[in-house]
This record gives sequence, structure tokens and C-alpha cells, in this order.
Amino acid sequence: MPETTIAHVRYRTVYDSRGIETLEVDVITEKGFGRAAAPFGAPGSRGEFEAPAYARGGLRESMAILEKTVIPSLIGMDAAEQEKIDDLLQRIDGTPNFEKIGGNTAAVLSTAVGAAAADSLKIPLFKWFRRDEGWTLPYPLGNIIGGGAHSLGPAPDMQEHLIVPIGAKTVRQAIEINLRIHDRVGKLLEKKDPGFAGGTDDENAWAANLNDVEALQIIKEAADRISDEEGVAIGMGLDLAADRFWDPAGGVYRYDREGASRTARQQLDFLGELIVRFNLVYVEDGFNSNDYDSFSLLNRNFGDRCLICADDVYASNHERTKTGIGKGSAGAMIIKPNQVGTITGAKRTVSLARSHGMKIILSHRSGETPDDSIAHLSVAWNALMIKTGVKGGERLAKLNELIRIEQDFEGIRLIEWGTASPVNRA
Ligand code: 2PG
Ligand code: MG
Repeated sequence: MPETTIAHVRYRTVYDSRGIETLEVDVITEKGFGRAAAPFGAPGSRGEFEAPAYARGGLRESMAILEKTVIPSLIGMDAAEQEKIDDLLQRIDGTPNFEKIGGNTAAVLSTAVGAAAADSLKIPLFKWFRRDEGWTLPYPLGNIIGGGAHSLGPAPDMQEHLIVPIGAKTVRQAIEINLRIHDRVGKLLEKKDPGFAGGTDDENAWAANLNDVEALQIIKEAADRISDEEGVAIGMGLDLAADRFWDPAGGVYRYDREGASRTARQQLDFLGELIVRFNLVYVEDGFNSNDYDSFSLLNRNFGDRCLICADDVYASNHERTKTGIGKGSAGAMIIKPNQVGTITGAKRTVSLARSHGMKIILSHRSGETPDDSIAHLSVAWNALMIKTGVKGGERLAKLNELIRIEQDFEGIRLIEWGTASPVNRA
């Protein structure tokens, strides 16, 4: 029997960083062990088009399906046959988007199977996810000030105000710079906002009573200073998660904290102004997930200086990515394995995006666990960035794994940032 034959699969619920029950799976082979735990997007931030996390009846129903149908079919299969196993999961589910068993259920199984195969063969997970050489380390895209669905109380309307040290030489240096900026912004907030008491949001970004422009100004002040001290260029970015504040009935984006509303056209102008004023290198989900055309306009106007990134709008989904590519809607896309359900499904979307020159960003979810598989996927799939927050054990679990890979494998270096190339612009 090969050492990668699946002998047992165990599952349980554990608690994620929000203290919410989530699914964890262990795959045990003849010679190895793989474990994965599911992350979870915030209600109001999870994409409309991503696979539902669990079966219609919730986590318990997914667990019943696991017990009755999925696990018995996996026993005796070869964990090294990732595609075959992912295909089986897809067939057991029987829907195109894992509506029956849930994207989280599929993703933890698929990931734990990969981890068990790698462990059985005694090779690092990133080398298993991509067998031929050419691995690279991603830039950490760090969340500094939060808002939107990730925070409580008065906070910016946009979900994430981000930084990325594009001039860093090593992943460790980039991670350290993000940590320094996070600290520095905390001190500035203490000085500028009498109500600030050091609160943070779901991803450990600062929760502050600011509008989006004020948040960007404070981050810029901190980033400029650290950039001078370190001699490293630092870029800024945004994830608007614009679905949350899009009002379809009114046809406007409602900025409640700012006290403004913007039509799609005004949103386009506003984002253009922010890109120029703050020299943004990254704008994610600037429009609601049905408005490919506004994405395309933004990408056409600014794609040569700023990565226009698709998260909720493409939802890691092959078909939606294909539609977006046809319209030139984005130069980069977020990949979250649990949006699509399997490693093979995510890889298919990555290949499609990359073949059109798009940049890949592997991403955490706002509810996380110490599972570090996305760090390995980012190395295997040459992601330009990994979006996984700056602080907190569940965020640093991924970043620390990148530090280990950088130390242990001399030839594996930070991917080249280059210029934000004008890719995929129709
Ligand atoms: C996002 C993610 C992660 P969530 O919108 O990019 O930051 O949020 O996991 O809540 O969908
Ligand atoms: Mg997003």
C-alpha cells in the first residue's frame, strides 16, 4: 500500500479567531498526517457569489454528510491524487458551487488531503502544491485601519486600509515594516483621537472613528516616516468590499460614517482621486459585485499605476473570472480556497488568471485559525501578495511560516514587484 493511502479521516469543531465554531479535519495516511481548519468571512463581507460555507442546514448538517458519505468514500484513496479526490468531492456535492456540502467542508478536506500527502512524502507543503521549481515569496499586504463589516461602532466605511512594502528585500523585512507601521498608526491615533482606546477589528487592524480619507492620511504619515527610516518604498491600498455599502434601490454607495453617497460614476471619480492623491498601488472591490463595467473603467484609467483587484466580484470562481477577463475588469485577483471549495478548483482559477497576466493574491478570511496553508499556496502559485493582516496569532501563523521558508530555502526569494503592469485591460 503506498504511504499516501488514506487510512482515517477525523473531524471536529474548534473555535476561530472570532470565537465561532469552525470545522477542522485530520487526514491520516499510512505514513503521514494532514490537518486543516476552515476560515470564515464576516456576514456582510462574504461574497454573494462564493460557495456557501456549509450545507443549507449549517455546520452540523455538513458534519453529518462528512460522516455518512464523504469519509467512507475517502478511506483507501491515495492522498497523492489531489485532483481525483477533489473531483470526487465535487461529484458527491453534485452542484457547481458546493451548495450541498459547503465550500468550507470541501476546502478543509481538500487542504488536509494535500497536507497529508506532503507529510507522508516528507516534503514541504508548497513543494507538494507545485512540484517543479520556481517558488517565490509574496509581499505581505497588511491591514492597518479597518471598517465596514469588520468593525463595530463608528468606523471608516471602507473595510480595509492597507499597506505593502513594495521596496522590501526580504519577506522578514516586509513583515517588520508592516508591524512598525501598525504600531506607529496606533500612536498617531492615540494623539489625534481622544476617543481612541486601542480597539481593533476582526483582523486586528485598528478600529478608529475616522472617515476613509482621514484613515489614509494617518497611514500615509506613518508610512512616509517608516519609509524614510528604512529606505524602503511602501505602497498603500484599499479593500472597499463595496457590496456592503452599495444600495441597489437607491443606486448609490452609502458612506454613512462620512455622511455622503456616491453613484457608480461618482465612485469611479472618487477612487481615481484617492489613487492619485495617495499614490495607491492597490484597490480591491471598489464596486459592487455585479458591476463589472465600473471595474473595467477603473482598470482602464488606472491599471497602469494601481492594481485593480477583484475579490467578491470574481469570488475565486472560474466562470466569473473568465467573464471579468473578457471585460478587462481587473489586473489582480484574490484567491480564497474556501470561496471555491478545492485546491484543484482554486488552481484552475489561478492558471486562468495568470495566463491573462493577472496578479494573484492569496487571502485569509476575517475569521481565521492558525492554519498556515495559504502561506504555502502563495509560495507554490507565485502570488504577488498574501493578504493576511499584520498582527494576531492567527495572522502571524501564516507570516511566520513565510519567514521559515525564507530561512530554510535559500533560493526562494521575494517575487519581483516590478511596476503595476497594465494587465488585462480590455
Ligand atoms: C476580504 C476578506 C478578508 P472576509 O473581504 O477580503 O479580509 O474579508 O473574510 O470577511 O470576507
Ligand atoms: Mg475583499
